[in-house]
Amino acid sequence: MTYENIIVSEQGAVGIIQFNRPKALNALNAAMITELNTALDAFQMEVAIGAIILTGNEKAFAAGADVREMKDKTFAQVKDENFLHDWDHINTITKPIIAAVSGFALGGGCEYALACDLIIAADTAKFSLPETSLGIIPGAGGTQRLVRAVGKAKAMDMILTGRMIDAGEAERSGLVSRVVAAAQVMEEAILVATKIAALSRPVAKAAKYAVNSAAELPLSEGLKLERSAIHAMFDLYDQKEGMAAFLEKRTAKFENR
Ligand code: DAK
Repeated sequence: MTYENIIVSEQGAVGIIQFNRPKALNALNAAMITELNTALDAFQMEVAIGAIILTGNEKAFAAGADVREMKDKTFAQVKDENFLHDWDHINTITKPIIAAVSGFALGGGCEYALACDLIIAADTAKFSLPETSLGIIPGAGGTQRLVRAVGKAKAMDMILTGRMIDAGEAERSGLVSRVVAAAQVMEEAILVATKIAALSRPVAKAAKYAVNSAAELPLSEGLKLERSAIHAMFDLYDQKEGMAAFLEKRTAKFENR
């Protein structure tokens, strides 16, 4: 498959998808999202891949949805087309996804980072949801995921004022997992992704599912889901192997079953 708006590569068991419209600061147009979804599906299906990194370039992870593409759309059009519905596709991927963010992660770019399972930010990263200044509100999960990540006070501040926060504030607020020097961001993301990819695949997927379910469920239901998930782990070869390896002081050889 050849791509025009993204660059796809693999490093060991890690699949890497890089947004690639540098002249438009990786503004996310329809063609790019179609390619992104194709690449995500390919990595989801590829047995050798255990984790995925989504990244941009030094200047921008992505500066949002492509404003040129949506500025003239009418209400009837966006309803009929279910405009940008395919932005949800990333939520169907069960393998862990890491966002490696340098530079601008704005609007839909910030929302894509939020849709990933964890964010590793360069010290140059800047996050904002400036949609209200364009006459819309965040539409790819921003109003829901940001408040869950950073709480109402900061989410309201960011969404109603469009204020851009830097990597340090994003880390203090719980939006990003780690901040590293810009030159190290991919190296760090690959290290983390490689570590995740070395886990038993069903275990990594169950952990991702259970943690993400915390945002959807009341605590009692979430605890029940966690309980059934951990009980199911005892049916895995990899649970036997992981515990045996620990007791025998050796590295586990997981078989993803
Ligand atoms: N769309 C289109 N083009 C963009 C763009 C964007 N979001 N961001 C940047 N560009 C283009 C600029 O137009 C410019 O193109 P030329 O004029 O050179 O042709 C080029 O990238 C370089 O940008 P600048 O000249 O502006 O560069 P600066 O360094 O001066 O400024 C900046 C960088 C990031 C501060 C600035 O470009 C900026 O403010 N960009 C716009 C940020 C923004 O407002 N983003 C939010 C877009 S709205 C939905 C799902 C999602 C969404 C909506 C619905 N549904 C599921 C229904 C999402 C909406 C959004 O993201």
